[in-house]
Amino acid sequence: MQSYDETKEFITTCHRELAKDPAETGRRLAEVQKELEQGRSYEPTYEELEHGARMAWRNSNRCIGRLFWRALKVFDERHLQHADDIVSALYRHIDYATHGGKIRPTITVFHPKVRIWNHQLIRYAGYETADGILGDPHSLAFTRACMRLGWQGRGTAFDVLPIVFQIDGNAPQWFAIPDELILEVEISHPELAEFRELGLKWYSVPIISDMALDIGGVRYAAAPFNGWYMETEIGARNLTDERRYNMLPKVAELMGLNTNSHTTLWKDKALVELNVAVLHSFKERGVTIVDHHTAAEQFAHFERMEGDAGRRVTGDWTWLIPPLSPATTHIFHQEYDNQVVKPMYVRQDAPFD
Ligand code: HEM
Ligand code: NRG
Repeated sequence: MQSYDETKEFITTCHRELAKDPAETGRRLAEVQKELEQGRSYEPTYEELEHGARMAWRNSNRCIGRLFWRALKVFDERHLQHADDIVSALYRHIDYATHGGKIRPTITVFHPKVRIWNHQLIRYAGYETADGILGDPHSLAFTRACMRLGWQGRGTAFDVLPIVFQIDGNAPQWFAIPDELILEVEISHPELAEFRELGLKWYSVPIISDMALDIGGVRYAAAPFNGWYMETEIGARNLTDERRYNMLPKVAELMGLNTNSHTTLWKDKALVELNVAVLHSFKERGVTIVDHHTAAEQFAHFERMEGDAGRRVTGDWTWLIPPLSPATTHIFHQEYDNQVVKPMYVRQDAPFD
């Protein structure tokens, strides 16, 4: 049986934050306790789910974007049983969240027995070829899983993977995402015209789909959520890591930098211009993105607001500092308590190998 204590604590806090009449909360607790005693599991109301998903964002220790936690849009799709309805809800999530570039933080919650295999709903494939890896090395295992299921990519460095999910442990099914739902941004630089020739692009909306939403003791394994990108995620990691797209040598070459010695700081120079290009390209295309300095200021605002509300801000310093010029942000110079607070988003083991 699910622990009543955990459920009770969530409902109590949630209702208090929503300024509910204590008599109503008392009735709700009695009702839920009875359900648990009868061996059924706690089923949040829409209001509890909505506020719980927002609290879980607020409690995301690794997230610098938490200032906007109250603005999360919550789609409740827990009643869906059939694959085609689930696919439609996923397409609707992508479309609603993308919003022509004016990105809206969104989560869609499915029945606890639904499990999405993708790390993010939109992600590029990675292939092992005779001449090395093509595409995103981060996607190698999932791409293999998709191909075993019968999916085939076009074989470019930026093939969007299909959506794969399973219901109640049954065989997984895959669905290609219609092109018109996917907004991508080609990367160009405001001064360096040669940048375009690298042929780089990235998708607009990061929709994490492999974390579970843990709320009052229930665990929703499929609850894809998104905000918008901070430029360093793309410019300082996805396109830069040696184990990802590894673009610094090519950027340095087009900038004419001397790459023979570390002391020229060619990597740092190339890194900054790649991040400038990402910000410039998203802005020019009208797609929401935040730079790491603004994001850090917004996070400072979040810390003050939480203090005012009488809550302690927990955080994972190693993830909160941006990977570009971390010491220029206040986060670098502070300590954070990485204590786990629920409701929360939790990582889960991949369902494929
Ligand atoms: C992590 C920014 C919205 C939950 C992160 C990271 C960044 C970030 C930069 C670190 C990612 C990394 O290093 O790979 C933002 C921005 C948002 C936003 C700019 C804009 C609104 C959200 C939303 C949620 C959320 C809407 C949930 C409802 C999380 C979680 C992590 C995270 C759970 C940790 C992921 C993991 O463990 O892999 N966020 N975020 N964020 N964010 Fe946010
Ligand atoms: N670094 C990953 C995305 C992780 C989550 N980041 C966000 N989340 N911005 C990447 O694809 O680069 N969000 O919900 O907005």
